[in-house]
Amino acid sequence: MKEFLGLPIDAAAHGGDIDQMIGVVHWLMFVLFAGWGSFFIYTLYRFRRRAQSAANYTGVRTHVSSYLEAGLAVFEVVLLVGFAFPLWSARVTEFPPDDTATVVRVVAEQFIWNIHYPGADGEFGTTIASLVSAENPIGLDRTDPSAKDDIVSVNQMNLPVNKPVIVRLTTKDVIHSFGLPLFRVKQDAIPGETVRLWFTPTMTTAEIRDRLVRRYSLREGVLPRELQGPYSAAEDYADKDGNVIVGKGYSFSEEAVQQLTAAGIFDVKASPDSPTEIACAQLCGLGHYRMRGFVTVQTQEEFDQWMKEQEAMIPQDVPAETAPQVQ
Ligand SMILES: [Cu+2]
Repeated sequence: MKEFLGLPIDAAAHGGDIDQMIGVVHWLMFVLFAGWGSFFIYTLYRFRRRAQSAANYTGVRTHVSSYLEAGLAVFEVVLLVGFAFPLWSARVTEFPPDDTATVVRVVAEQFIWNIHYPGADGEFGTTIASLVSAENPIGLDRTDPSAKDDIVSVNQMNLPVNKPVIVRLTTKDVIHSFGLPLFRVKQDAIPGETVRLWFTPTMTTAEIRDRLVRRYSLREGVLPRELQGPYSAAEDYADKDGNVIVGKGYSFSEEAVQQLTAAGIFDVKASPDSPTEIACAQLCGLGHYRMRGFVTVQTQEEFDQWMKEQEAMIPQDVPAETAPQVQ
């Protein structure tokens, strides 16, 4: 069913449940479609003019259809109140504790995703609207002690694998929607509100890339259309003397294709560079199409390393005049 519906790789712990629900809904719709379709065709035949020339103004005399309808309504109420609401409420209210999770703030804006990490102290620094500038997109007040170690990145969210992620989502301007298709996450970002959501990534981006490796033919002597995008080689390609033409992780160029075919290599394996994206799923303005962020799921060690690199880049010695004026 999953392959049939063309669902992307499921890289989140709760993804299986979502996919199962999508499958069940499709089967149910198929049964309804087939059922009502056959009923429609049956009535066309049963009440065709030749079989029933005079219209019947009294219609059905039994109450069966009313009872059926009422029964169906009760059944649906039981489904909603008994199953759907409690399951959904558990999902959106029962969060893993903050200290067992990667907690991150996401501040959307036209047309960027600002990612805010609390740093080593685990506390988010204050943000103030008047401090917002090109260098300080979320208006973080660096004079606030809990802001000193905060990390802000633009369009790049790194996460450790197999650890719950709690996102506190908001937006600076209009409504956006935080969509992570491979992690089966989609949540609207509402101005003036912070919405919490959580998920657990179960695959690293590198593992996902490995799963997406496909073979591309260079027989035409030109760069295949897919490889003109952000795709890169899944292994090293070298000529007969061992000189690497395209290394693993590097992208292909027209020249490289010439060299590869000259070296007798007509098939290459490649995968997308960044299969895990943050896609804005709400039409939010003219630049909506380019409101794309990147998620990199890493091993805990890689993530810690990335954090260290980010910490080293925190702006030091905040000038006094950027401090907020207390009124
Ligand atoms: Cu948007």
